[in-house]
Amino acid sequence: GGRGGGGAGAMGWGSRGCCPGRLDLLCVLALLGGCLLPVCRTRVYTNHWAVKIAGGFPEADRIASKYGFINIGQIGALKDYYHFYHSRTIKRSVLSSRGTHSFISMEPKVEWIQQQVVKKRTKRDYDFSRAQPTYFNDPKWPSMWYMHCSDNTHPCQSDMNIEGAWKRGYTGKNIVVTILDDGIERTHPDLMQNYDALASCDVNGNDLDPMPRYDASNENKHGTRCAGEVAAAANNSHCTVGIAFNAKIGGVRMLDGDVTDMVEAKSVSFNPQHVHIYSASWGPDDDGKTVDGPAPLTRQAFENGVRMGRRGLGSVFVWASGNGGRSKDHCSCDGYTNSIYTISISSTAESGKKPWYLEECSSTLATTYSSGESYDKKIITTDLRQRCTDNHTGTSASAPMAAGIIALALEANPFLTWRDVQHVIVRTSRAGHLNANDWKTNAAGFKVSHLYGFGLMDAEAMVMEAEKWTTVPQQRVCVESKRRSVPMVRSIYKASGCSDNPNHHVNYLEHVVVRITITHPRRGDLAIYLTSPSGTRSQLLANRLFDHSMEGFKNWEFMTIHCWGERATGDWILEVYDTPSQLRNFKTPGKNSLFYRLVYSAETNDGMYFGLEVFLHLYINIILFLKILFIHERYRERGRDISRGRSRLPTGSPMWDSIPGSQPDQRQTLNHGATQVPQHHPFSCDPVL
Ligand SMILES: [Ca+2]
Ligand SMILES: [Ca+2]
Ligand SMILES: [Ca+2]
Ligand SMILES: [Ca+2]
Repeated sequence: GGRGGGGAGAMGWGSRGCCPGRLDLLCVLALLGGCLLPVCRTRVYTNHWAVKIAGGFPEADRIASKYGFINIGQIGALKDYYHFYHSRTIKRSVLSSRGTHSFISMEPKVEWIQQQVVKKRTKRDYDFSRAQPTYFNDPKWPSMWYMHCSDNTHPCQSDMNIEGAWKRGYTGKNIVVTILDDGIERTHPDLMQNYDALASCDVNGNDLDPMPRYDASNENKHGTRCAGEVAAAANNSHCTVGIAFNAKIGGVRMLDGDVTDMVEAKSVSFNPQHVHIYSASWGPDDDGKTVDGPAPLTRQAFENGVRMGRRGLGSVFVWASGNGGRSKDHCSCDGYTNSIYTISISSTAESGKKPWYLEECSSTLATTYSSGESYDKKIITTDLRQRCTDNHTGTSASAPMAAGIIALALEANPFLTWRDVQHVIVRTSRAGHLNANDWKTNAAGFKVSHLYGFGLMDAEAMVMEAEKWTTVPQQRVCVESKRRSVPMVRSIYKASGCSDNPNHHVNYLEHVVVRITITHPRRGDLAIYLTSPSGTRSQLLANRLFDHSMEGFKNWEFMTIHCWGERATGDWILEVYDTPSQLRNFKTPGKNSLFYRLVYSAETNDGMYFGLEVFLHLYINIILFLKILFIHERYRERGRDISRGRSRLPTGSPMWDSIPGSQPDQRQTLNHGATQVPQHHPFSCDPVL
């Protein structure tokens, strides 16, 4: 694992506090609260340094990176004085920082250096109104509206707070992201610095080099554009700045050829002990009539990824929710974005308005900025042929942005499991000014929408939450069985959350999956809703104008995240509406006879699922055949207390101190049962299945 080194090296010189024993905690609490108790009234060192270096920016940058600092830029108008940041040093310490980075003072070019101390009582929150805007010399930096929209040049109503995360020291260092797409131009001047061959391969060409195929129309520009959003080099006088500009970036070339189950499986399982985050901005046709998802190999690859990837912490899959808005597509019909294993990302325009391409559905987790109307600003990033573009659009642009933000959070806490990452996103994303008429607050207090999930991602809030996060308990799956008869397409299921079975008992929900089989003469006429015991109503399926299919749904898994954090126990209401459109080729049915039956199912999956199956025969002129399977997952009970600040941990908490490399065994305890980490040749596209 190449990821371990940096973290392990950081261990030695964190703060150990000023006072022995119990006073230690007191001090930490006092520091966190921003007030200093008399007993602790000593100097408080920050992880910021002022450094005087002759020789200009490049020299300052060189020295910064040599000693593990980030050069944030010149200090105001003071020539040769730079603001250096050291992310591996605790933010507030009563001891001045020691470690290899402190040897910077012996560097000949360093004329003067001073670790900054706290001079007055301040809140730990960063005051953005007074914060200096970040300076980068990249020519596109000034127009990157979605990165620094809190400053005067680009005022905006909701900020993804990316600079806020940077200022806390997180720039994606040691985090590996790969783009599953049509290749990556690894020779691009803004990508070559962070390019990672171990995170790259070419499934289409069956070689190791993911360079895109060039043609006159620049058809294969997509992957290169996505890559720059994540990890374009900062302050290199070229093009743009990536959200995680110190992360490693690779690409898996897999879209420029026949995409098969095997191609997809190879891609999502490529080098999972090295790659932390996979970003995919593709899926089945967004034509509003397709229902398609991962086939067996890819499904297996996803499951293996979350169980064994990242040494058992789980690969993080970020997925674009789809661009089928104009075709009235519904992302629940896309089995990739609909999967519980993928983090589905939607888009919002700068204005907060719904972009024309947006697809609604209940599995979307969160949102980042992207293009909107033609007059709205678009996304600026690296482009094919070593160029720059300010014309990247759609949810294609949003998923890599989310991948970049998640990279910052993983740097803040590399111990986050794949589910922790989702929890942190749920907790920190905000409705902000995002415009939707379906915002609702679920029973756990989270605002959620079918357009935007839990809202706009907030990088600074994510790194702060990640820093103090305690891993969620093992996932539990509960499926319940009931037998009753209900006279209409509105049916109620009583769920206990498997309270009588300790191995499956679900207290709080994460994802809820409903597996449905329907035979129907026109699939696009169906709409499906699920209401939780707490009263949160998710739309699992909306009518689709262009979906004339007579194939119905066969064991299709609809998923909602809208009940996140709610109790599982109680009455679940499932509603299936059939609204015959004029496109349907038969007469409106008359009075119907109805037969409805709920049957216990012995269907199992790894012995974990007990089945609730509902067979609904609805004889009108149509036959509706339904099979439903609820899957709940357990929610971390302690989480909410922590978020209220009752047990906040300082950055130098034991969790932070036990970062990768130091205690490899502990990692194994975090996963759910995987003890074997597969040996995988780093230079192979072959899947680990
Ligand atoms: Ca190649
Ligand atoms: Ca750049
Ligand atoms: Ca779609
Ligand atoms: Ca998903």
